[in-house]
Amino acid sequence: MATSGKVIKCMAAVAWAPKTPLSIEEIEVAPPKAREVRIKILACGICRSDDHVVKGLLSNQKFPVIAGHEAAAIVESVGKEVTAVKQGDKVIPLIVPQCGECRCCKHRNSNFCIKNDVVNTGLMEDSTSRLTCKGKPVHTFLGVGAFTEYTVVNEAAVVKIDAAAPVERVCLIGCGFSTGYGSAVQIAKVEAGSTCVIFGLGGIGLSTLIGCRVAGAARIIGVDVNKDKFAKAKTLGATECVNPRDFTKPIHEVLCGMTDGGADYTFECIGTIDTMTSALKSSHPGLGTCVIIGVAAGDERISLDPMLMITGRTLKGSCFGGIKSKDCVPQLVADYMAKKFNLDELVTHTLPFEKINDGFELLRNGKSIRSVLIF
Ligand code: CND
Ligand code: ZN
Ligand code: ZN
Repeated sequence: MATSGKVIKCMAAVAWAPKTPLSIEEIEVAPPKAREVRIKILACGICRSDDHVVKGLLSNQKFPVIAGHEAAAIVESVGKEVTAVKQGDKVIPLIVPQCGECRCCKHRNSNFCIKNDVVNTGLMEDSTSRLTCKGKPVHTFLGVGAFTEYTVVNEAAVVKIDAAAPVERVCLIGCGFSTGYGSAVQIAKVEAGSTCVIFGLGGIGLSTLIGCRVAGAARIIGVDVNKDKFAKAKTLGATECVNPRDFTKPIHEVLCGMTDGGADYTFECIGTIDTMTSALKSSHPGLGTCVIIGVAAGDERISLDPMLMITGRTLKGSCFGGIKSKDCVPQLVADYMAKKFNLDELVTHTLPFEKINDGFELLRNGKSIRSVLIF
């Protein structure tokens, strides 16, 4: 492409400081260095984690920053030594990379590649940024930073997908869908006939629900304080939905009462420590598994009675649904293309990139599941 090897000037949504609206600015995107890939973003969903970034809830996150991590893109150019993708490939950037060489990559049950940027340096491996705005380096989120027309990612953090895949749907496989679905089928390994409880019926919770349903759960109870989320949850397979605000007693007592002492699997898809504790308490002693998916504010800590664990509950955490990203993302795209699951129900709004702040308002007001930005 004509831009290869040159600095690209393009538009990006920059967060200059916490709790300020995103500012659409012209940025400069440097060419990729060795083992890096410059991509042109085509579509990007807005996930609650992006809202955590712009609100400054993640303690390590540095500003200015470009959030956005649920994207589909096309390769604009590649740096030296890149073999995994080439110019023109349709790709999904990976919030958890797969370098193939670290202990986690080599471990059959781990997806937490050591090259991840989950603790937010916001920089490339050489501790610099490829993105600048008004002369200042700009950080990225999760090694992606997709609220921009172009960005640069590590080769380990990008994978080729089917060129025919619709970007305005499969971008969700870059975070929300894979995170939720994988949490059910890969982390919890939900068994057929089981009872599942899902706290939070946003993009992550509904994707978890799809995973529980595919795994053959007999009962799936959705929990949300926003009853407007219940109709869609039921469409996707929830057998019951409950609103904690309809009860005076704690929600875990309500759920244990509904499930003969507790569920087989519970999933926290909200991100508050109270709901994390409730999710653990809602799992059955001796056999229940609770999976924490929601991201809490950086300074919050869970305090637990260890007896909850001694009495035989299992507490797990999920980053990107526990799936090995390079191995599984192209397969999930292929499964979507083969209609093994549907992503349409998760996308409630499609907006031009410039309307990004409207997309965040829809999320904050509980009006959207996923808004997908089109570039
Ligand atoms: P979204 O905001 O769309 O959904 C959260 C849902 O929870 C909403 O429907 C709320 O109404 C509901 N809710 C809020 N408070 C309560 C409460 N006290 N009790 C019951 N329901 C409540 O968010 P999302 O689905 O995009 O993301 C959910 C969380 O998952 C969020 O914390 C995000 O940061 C995190 C996440 C984790 C990972 C991972 O890899 N672990 C990846 N992406 C996002
Ligand atoms: Zn996300
Ligand atoms: Zn690795």
